Amino acid sequence: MKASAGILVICALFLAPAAHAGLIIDEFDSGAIVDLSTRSAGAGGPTSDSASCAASVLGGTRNVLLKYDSGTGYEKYNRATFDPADGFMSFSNDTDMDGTLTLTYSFSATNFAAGGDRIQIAFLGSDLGSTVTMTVGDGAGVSSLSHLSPSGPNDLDFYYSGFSPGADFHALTSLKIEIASAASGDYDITAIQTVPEPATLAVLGLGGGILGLIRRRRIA
Ligand SMILES: [Ca+2]
Ligand SMILES: [Ca+2]
Repeated sequence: MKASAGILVICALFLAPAAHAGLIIDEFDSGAIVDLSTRSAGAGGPTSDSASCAASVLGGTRNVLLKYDSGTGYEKYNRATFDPADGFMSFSNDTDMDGTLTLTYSFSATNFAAGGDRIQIAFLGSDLGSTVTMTVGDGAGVSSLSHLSPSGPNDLDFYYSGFSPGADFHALTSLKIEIASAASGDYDITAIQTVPEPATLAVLGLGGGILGLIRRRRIA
């Protein structure tokens, strides 16, 4: 029993990094501090704010566009903050303000080989949830996929098989992520990355094999 538990712990240790060992698209751990905000037209402020800076993406640049979708009253804001010291992107909508944040990654020199079977957005927290649309280009056209991100911490998976009409994920030329959140919505994202599901399954299979071997030895 103790040996089995030990093997399970060992498997868990292997599994933990394997599940997130994909290609990092953005960890929000590098680049300049970017602080964007928009306010409703009623307050006479800007309707959009944008910035561009180096990101922890392979040879790439992060372009950020923040727009308010609807808002009433004065001095109502939405705000997005990228601070490498925190290692995550923070977003906040004031009451009555709907906001959409668009992250666009461009791949310089070579096309981006995504690998794995999905791109995952890691939400550290979210109070009201959001609608997330991912759009990829492969030179031949663009494909997109939308998901509702629930409230609370969650890893939102965009499986390549779900994109319509479909794309060559081994040779992407562009990647765009649009996050639309409801009035008063707040969320934090820690990372955008690919997930190598086949490697994770291989580790699981290895763990099962070791357990089976121990059981067989005991029976003998
Ligand atoms: Ca991070
Ligand atoms: Ca809120």
